Amino acid sequence: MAFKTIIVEQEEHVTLIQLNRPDALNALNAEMLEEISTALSEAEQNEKVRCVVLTGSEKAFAAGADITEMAKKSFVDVFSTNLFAEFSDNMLKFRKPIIAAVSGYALGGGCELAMMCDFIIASDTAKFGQPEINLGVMAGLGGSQRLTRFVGKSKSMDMHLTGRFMNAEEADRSGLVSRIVPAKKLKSDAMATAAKIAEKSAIATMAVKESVNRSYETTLNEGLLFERRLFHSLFATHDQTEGMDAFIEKREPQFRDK
Ligand code: CO8
Repeated sequence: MAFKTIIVEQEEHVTLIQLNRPDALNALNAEMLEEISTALSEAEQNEKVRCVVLTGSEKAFAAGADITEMAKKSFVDVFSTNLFAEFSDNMLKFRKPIIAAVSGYALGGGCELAMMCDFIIASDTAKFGQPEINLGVMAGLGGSQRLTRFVGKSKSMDMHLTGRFMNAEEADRSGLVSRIVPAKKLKSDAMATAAKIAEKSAIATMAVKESVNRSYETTLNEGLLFERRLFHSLFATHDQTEGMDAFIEKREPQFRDK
């Protein structure tokens, strides 16, 4: 499908979704959110796809929700349409691994979008922030909940209440991102990481995603039980037999479960 606000490329088993509204620093408007949802739905249905990378430009991953589009909306508009809820659901129901590759600004909805991915690789120029307070509003796509879980209450309050930005080094130190790479290498590093994930058993990577995400939603005991049952269930797969046989036979595994 042809998109207007994103560029979608396929490299072997990895789909690259690049946000592409350079004139607005990739501000997330309704059209872009719809197109990301469509691209994810296509990636979900395409058996060849095993991992997705979501990225922006060198200057901006995304500078937030599109303020010009939001400015004229009333409470009735945003409440009755349940603004951003459908997009949030679409992101959450995506079951394959998705990496955010963030360079430049990831602000407001942009920071929230990155946090909805499974992990974040940041370039050394990345700047994260929840500056909605400067617009007389607050985070609306999970920022106050997810950022707090990533970096703790004190830093999250600081970011949300002052609207200040966090650079890549602070984001790494605080656990918001998994690693920092030079800006010029961001895309290639994220794609190589995704390709490495794509080599693994697809069913095992999906199980990992479900299990790690469950840790946010449940008690430790319930989470441990959930993990154990998923672990047990993987013994019903071809890939478990293949993975362990390959190790013993000192060869590369040929995973094939979808
Ligand atoms: N919305 C619309 N346009 C934007 C946005 C945005 N969020 N951010 C930047 N732009 C536009 C600018 O208006 C400008 O357009 P033009 O050239 O036509 O004047 C162009 O992008 C370039 O921006 P700047 O000239 O401002 O570039 P600078 O390098 O001087 O500054 C900044 C970069 C610091 C990123 C600055 O643009 C800025 O502060 N942007 C707004 C950041 C912000 O407040 N983000 C939060 C938005 S609210 C939000 O995200 C609510 C989340 C709720 C859920 C979201 C679900 C998707």
